[in-house]
Amino acid sequence: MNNIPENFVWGVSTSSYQIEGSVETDGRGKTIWDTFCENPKNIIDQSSGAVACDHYQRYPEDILLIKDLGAKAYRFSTAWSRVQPEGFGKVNKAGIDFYKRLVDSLLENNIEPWLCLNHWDLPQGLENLGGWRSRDTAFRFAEYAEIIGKNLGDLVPNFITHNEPNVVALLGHGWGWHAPGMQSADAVMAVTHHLNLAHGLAVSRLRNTVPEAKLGTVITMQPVIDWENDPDGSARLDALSNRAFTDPALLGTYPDLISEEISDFVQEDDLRTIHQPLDFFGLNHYTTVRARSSQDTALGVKIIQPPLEIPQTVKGWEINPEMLYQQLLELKNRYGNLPIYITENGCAAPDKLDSAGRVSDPDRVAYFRDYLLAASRAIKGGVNLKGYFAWSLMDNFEWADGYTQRFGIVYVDFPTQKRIPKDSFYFLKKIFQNKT
Ligand code: IFM
Repeated sequence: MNNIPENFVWGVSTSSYQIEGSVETDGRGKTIWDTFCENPKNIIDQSSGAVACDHYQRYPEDILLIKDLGAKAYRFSTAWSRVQPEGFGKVNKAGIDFYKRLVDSLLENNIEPWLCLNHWDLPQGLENLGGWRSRDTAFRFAEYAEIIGKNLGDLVPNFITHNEPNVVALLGHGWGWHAPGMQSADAVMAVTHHLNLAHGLAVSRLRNTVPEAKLGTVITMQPVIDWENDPDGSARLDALSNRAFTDPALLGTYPDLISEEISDFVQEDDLRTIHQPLDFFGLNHYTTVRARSSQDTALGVKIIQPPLEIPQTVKGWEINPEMLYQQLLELKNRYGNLPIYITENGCAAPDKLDSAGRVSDPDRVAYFRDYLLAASRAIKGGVNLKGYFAWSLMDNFEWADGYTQRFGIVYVDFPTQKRIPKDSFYFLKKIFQNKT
């Protein structure tokens, strides 16, 4: 791989609800995803994260896999409801102790922890009080950030506030595919602003609590292609999904297209609170999307599937590495040359364990190769790209798709919980260990 600088951070990513399981262990409180999975209509295979990869019990084995891969870094999320079962008030020592054990074990294996505070599993206790639709939740999030900072800040060098808050807003509150399953444009605006506010408040708390730590946020950005000559639909989706979180965090403004709609929720000085200096920006990137204006949805716009002749993954996501290159250059040009880490990139594939006990995943290997080549071209083009985290370490609970979509570089045989590295694991291992 050309152009990759010496100290480039190679890593893998996961998230709490998708892998941990043990949802009733050691005082963990219920989350909106536990509740959402109780309705059989919400998850394609009627499953849940109740067991998932049983990582809560098996984390030592999983850390050895990360070590064997040669990854320097591991991005994981803490489950807020393990730390504060209700999302406010009482702190649960057993939950914090779990993350201490995890982080200690990473450090013993020379793997740098990247801790994300919010990967979607909001405590149900807070949802009962209005969830992210309530401004108060932003202040509760800052308290939680401080608790994590105080307890883990001496061990963790990198903190991320949110993972993909745009997905929480749009899929959770606009289209209703994710927890808490709402379909309301008003809710999307409230949630967008309160997640942004929570980010800003948490950054300033963490700056005081862990002054040495590097702080950032993670947004998923999928460029919108105007495929149907519907520039209004494309611009709206772009504003809601790609700009409504990056612009406030990195420029201190909302995109013009939504500034009036969101203004009901924005109080004086909020944008100043949100626009905090950051040490890095985390980009999650998988695909490119096509929008269609539609009055059937609360948001007035929906995402449409790419036509069949377009290369796409089994999940129906277009494969278009050129758009990663374009996205990285656009970030550089629009937001200044802030250090960028690709905090997620990867694909679902129809993986099968063969009779020899091997999992061959040539589509995923090709995907990683082509996206990494695009990233390396962007570095050559002057983008300040400092690292790359593959999604995901292992197959896991893929939200509304349950266990029907596998994104891991390690195959998980869920009935036995056996982990089997796929060919893509060995492909990345060579790159991570600088052997290609
Ligand atoms: O599994 C998810 C992850 O939780 C957030 N980013 C996209 C991944 C694949 O859908």
